[in-house]
Amino acid sequence: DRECTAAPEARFDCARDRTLTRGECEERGCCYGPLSGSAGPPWCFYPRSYPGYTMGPLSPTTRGQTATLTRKKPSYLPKDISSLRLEVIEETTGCLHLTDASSQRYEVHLPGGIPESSADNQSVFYAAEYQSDPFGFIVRRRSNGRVIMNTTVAPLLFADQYLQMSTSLASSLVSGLGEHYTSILLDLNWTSLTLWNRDMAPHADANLYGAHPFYIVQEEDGFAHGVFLLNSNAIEVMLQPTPALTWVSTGGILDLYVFLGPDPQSVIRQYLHIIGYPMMPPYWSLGFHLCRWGYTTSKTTRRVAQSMHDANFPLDVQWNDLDYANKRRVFTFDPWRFGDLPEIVDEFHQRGMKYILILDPGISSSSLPGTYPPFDDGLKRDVFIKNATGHVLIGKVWPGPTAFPDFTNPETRTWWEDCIRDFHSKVPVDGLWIDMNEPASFVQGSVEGCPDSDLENPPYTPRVVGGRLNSGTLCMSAQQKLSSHYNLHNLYGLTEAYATHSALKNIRRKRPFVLSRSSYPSIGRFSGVWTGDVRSDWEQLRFSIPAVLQFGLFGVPLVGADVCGFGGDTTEELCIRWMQLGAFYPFMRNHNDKPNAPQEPYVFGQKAQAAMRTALNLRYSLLPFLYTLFHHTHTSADTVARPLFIEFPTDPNCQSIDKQFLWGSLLLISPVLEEGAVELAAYLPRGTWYSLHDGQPFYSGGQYLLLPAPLDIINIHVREGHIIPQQEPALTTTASRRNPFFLTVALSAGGWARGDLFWDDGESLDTFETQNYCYLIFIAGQVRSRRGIFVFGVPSPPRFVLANGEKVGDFTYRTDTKVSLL
Ligand code: MIG
Repeated sequence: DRECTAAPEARFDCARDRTLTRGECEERGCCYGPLSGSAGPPWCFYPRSYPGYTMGPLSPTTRGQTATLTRKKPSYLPKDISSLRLEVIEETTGCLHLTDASSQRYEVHLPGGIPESSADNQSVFYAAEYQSDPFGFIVRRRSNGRVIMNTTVAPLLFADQYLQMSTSLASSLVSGLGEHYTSILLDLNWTSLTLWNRDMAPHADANLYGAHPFYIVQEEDGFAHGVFLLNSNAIEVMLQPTPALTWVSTGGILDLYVFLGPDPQSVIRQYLHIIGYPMMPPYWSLGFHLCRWGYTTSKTTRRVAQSMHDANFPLDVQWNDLDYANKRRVFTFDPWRFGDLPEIVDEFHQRGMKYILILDPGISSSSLPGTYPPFDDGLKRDVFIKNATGHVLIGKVWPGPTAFPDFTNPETRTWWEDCIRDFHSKVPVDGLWIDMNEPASFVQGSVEGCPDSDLENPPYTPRVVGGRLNSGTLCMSAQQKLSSHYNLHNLYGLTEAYATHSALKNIRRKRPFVLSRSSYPSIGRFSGVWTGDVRSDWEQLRFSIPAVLQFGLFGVPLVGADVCGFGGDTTEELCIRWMQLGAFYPFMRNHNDKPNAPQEPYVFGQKAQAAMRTALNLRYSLLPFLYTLFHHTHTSADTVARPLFIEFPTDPNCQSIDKQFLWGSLLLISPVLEEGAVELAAYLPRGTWYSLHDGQPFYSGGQYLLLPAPLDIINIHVREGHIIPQQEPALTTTASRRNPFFLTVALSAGGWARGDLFWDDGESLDTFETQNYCYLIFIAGQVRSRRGIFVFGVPSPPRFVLANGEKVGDFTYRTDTKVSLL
């Protein structure tokens, strides 16, 4: 009948919770239409009209409007909720809050409170309309009437453990919804994406370490909008080609934020206004980091750093993995293999280097009582997650049986700080690497398994690796201070990052550095993130770019993949290309797994070493610029590693580019991502771009250019009209920060350029907030530096050059590249 005529690609699944026979489907009042093949459109789908909630009258509140939604007949889901309270907040961001009208449900509380920053007033951008029966809403962009969301396309479902809302999408250009192994644009061909934090080496179709229920849509004509579902339960998002999207969450409430941009960068800023702007990282953390699992003694660790130094490779931070710990127990160090760890760290410090080690959350529970204070004190202070019967839940991680700190408990955070303070008094680490914080466990749920309950076996389990929510982690019925682990699982890494950040801040009184594997919105305020256990192969090299760019969209600008790959043996060529690309990850760390061939830069042949040295020196020379970009992300929520579509939203060629990216708005990075390649097709948006290496200009009409890409260089282009603050590289940032500055000036066709530099001591807390910094703006033609200025794009030999009104006697000009050196 005409109720069931939806085209296959426009069907919305009426049987997402389980597979239904025709009879069962029709019993639900849905349409049944078998198709060939098992993937793709659903067979059981909602008819054109399907009973749902009815909306009562809207009444004004202080912040917006409210209404009650009721349904007479319960849905097909267990524990259906018949009466909902809708609250709409319209002042700044469009926010729609839908919860049970009669009883309190779990809601996400982001840690630390979000500091007030001035929001764009978005109410001018959108208009909302409501359909009252069945309830649905439509959000339109006011300026052009475009539909941004339309939830009337399928029924709203709201049961205790199953919340579902569908919407049409304004275009097929959707990014976000991490953490997954994907291109920057998501595949809308019946893709299901699960957001459930999991210790899982990146591969397609898997839920990975972090959960970011946020997407951004490019609207084809340069406009963009974003949507954030503030919900920490297991979420599955179904994308279909109409285009449309369905959110399913296993709990919590529907707390939905809409960001109207109208440009992509404003969407990100509006999102970060809700979840918090990123922290300012210490300057040294932008240097090169070296790590591996398998630096088995302090001697080895010292030798590695020494070899780096001897071979003239910049290295700011030496790391140790679990090897340092005594029986793999955190807050201890192996007395035999790492007995002189405190001295080694002092040595590093004397050389102007830093030191970081790994800290897993699992606390060994099987040491003799009285021999391992972190566990004994933790028990006393009641800081661990409990199982359903109220006993400390024991899982299994590297040290064997372990208890898991509950970081939602303030007492746990104090205990954690005490543990870190005590350890730091012996081993003065400069930052902490928090791994395994999904949290990961080697047994399902706990060593005793999990009780049979609705939390362990919800009516619907999103598609997760392992098939169950407690696969590779704790029992869902485990109890934390704020709620069940079922509700809080996706927040574990975030709450640990928050606790670790504040502990380091209190202990060191300097800007904290934390690197986390698991993530959730707002983690960028406290921590950087790395993309986990990537394999040493070309495909993973290539996908590291969208991975890094997506974290930028999620408000985590300090991000990188393990350079040269973590799993498997790298090759020399791959490692060269990875070092070149990695030199442009905002966070650059070479890290390797235990059994693999070594991949420290100095282990390779001389030619490879030279290429890697060039890449590292290039990065170091650009650190003042990179640091300034971090200042802008910290204060204005700009992106650091930026997808081209954010900078060039009206250029359709940029919509899907994720083999190249930008630093800020002006440095275009075009790495080689293929084995054996000696040239590269790079897209240059319209305008003049100068090769950073030799100043050679390219006048692009918005086109792909074939560029030479020999093994010893990475193609970097500077956008016309910009000035880059730089500094001579050195083996550490401690040394490079004392080197002369210089500027690279890329003139626009009109002969102008501008740039800026944020500069402070690189490590004090809140330098911007306390006005303890310098901020310089450069305008081409009015600058002078001690060392030299490269001016790209000078059309003909200058007759004379003025600096601050005085003639500069000493300048050169090259007619081939049109570069002038002052
Ligand atoms: O189960 O600490 O992603 O970077 O080297 C493996 C050992 C535990 C996983 C991390 C990886 C780290 C490794 N860890």
